[in-house]
Amino acid sequence: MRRLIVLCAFRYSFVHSIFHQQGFNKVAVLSVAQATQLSQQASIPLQQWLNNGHHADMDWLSNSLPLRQNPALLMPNVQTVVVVALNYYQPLPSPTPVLRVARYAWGYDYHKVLKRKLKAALRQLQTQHPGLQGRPLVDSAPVMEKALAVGAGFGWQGKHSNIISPDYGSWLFFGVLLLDQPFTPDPITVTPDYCGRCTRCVTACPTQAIDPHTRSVNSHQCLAYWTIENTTEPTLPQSIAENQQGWVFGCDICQEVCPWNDKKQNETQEVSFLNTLDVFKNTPEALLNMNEATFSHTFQHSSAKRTGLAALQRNILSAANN
Ligand code: B12
Ligand code: SF4
Ligand code: SF4
Repeated sequence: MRRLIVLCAFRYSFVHSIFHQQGFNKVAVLSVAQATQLSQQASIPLQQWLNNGHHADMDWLSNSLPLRQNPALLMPNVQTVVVVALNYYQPLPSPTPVLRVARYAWGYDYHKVLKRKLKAALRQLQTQHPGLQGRPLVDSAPVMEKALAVGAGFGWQGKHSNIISPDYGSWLFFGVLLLDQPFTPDPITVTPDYCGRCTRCVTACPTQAIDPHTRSVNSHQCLAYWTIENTTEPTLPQSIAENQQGWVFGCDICQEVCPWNDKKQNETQEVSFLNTLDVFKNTPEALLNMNEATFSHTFQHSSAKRTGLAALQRNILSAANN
């Protein structure tokens, strides 16, 4: 019995240590049963949000609901769901850039960065567990990343709907690695809700997108939706444009006003997130005059590439005119 406990404890810390070695700030190992339970609980408010049409034209969210409820459908014989978080905080550079771009997009595309790290962790696990198969996911498949992160004990869901950890604030990306072998799971942990009576994010949101009661965001009213996800409308709606406050890609207002992001933050140790990509250091004029070929080349490592040149130019023009 004693030997079994020692072995379990070793396995527990060994799996966690592999992910920490890749630079992840938080790691939790969940069984597929735990992950399914968390996903099914979260699918009830998600269904309500979809019924209200708060996903705007992001039909991929409604089309994938059955998969979101059941991580077991995403890979044959999945037994373990590893949830990870990576801090991306860095202070605003001085002088403040002309174009207002959300922090998450200052460096290399986080989807690629997290996936590369998850793949490296998988390769390391495979050296100890022959035959182990895994699937890394970073927004690339329908997974309830926020619900899993809450169940993993990483933090609580703030009124602005992002997950806040007491030590990193909300400047965290989440990713998931599905594994087809069982590993000793961590217990599901609940972080207390430290929002209290605060409503700073709700008041600061210039477009009243946040519903503090359901802790959700109506995408139709969110600058992040309009400037990142919506690529079809030739102009931004008037109610959005007149409240754009200079944001041309994403929006950090609700996170910047949050007291949990207000204190001295741990800066990211991930160099590829640092503001070295320079894509948004182009002047607005240069971006407005850029052609597709130059855009593809300049933005090849940026998460803004998916939004495309036309939508980015629309956002810049709209910000300049409002
Ligand atoms: C679609 C999407 C968006 C949409 C919709 C955002 C939204 N809040 O729903 C848009 C384009 C607007 C968006 C914007 C942003 N996004 Co986004 N987005 C996603 C995505 C792909 C799905 C989110 C989702 O399912 N939304 C549907 C709603 C209903 O789900 P939810 O907010 O989780 O809702 C839950 C709560 O409502 C909860 N609930 C219901 N009632 C109650 C009551 C209480 C008391 C509680 C506690 C909870 C609760 O249950 C619901 C189901 O889980 C996730 C990645 C993923 N796969 O999860 C990234 C993700 C949420 N986005 C992320 C980021 C970084 C952003 C931006 C900050 C980017 C930016 N700076 O511009 C903004 C933030 C805007 C905001 N305030 O939310 C990160 C958030 C990290 C974090 N710390 O939480 C994620 C997790 C991506 C990642 N892999 O790291 N995003
Ligand atoms: S990202 Fe901006 S527009 Fe969207 S909810 Fe937060 S403050 Fe409001
Ligand atoms: S600003 Fe206040 S209400 Fe909003 S998420 Fe942060 S602590 Fe919670």
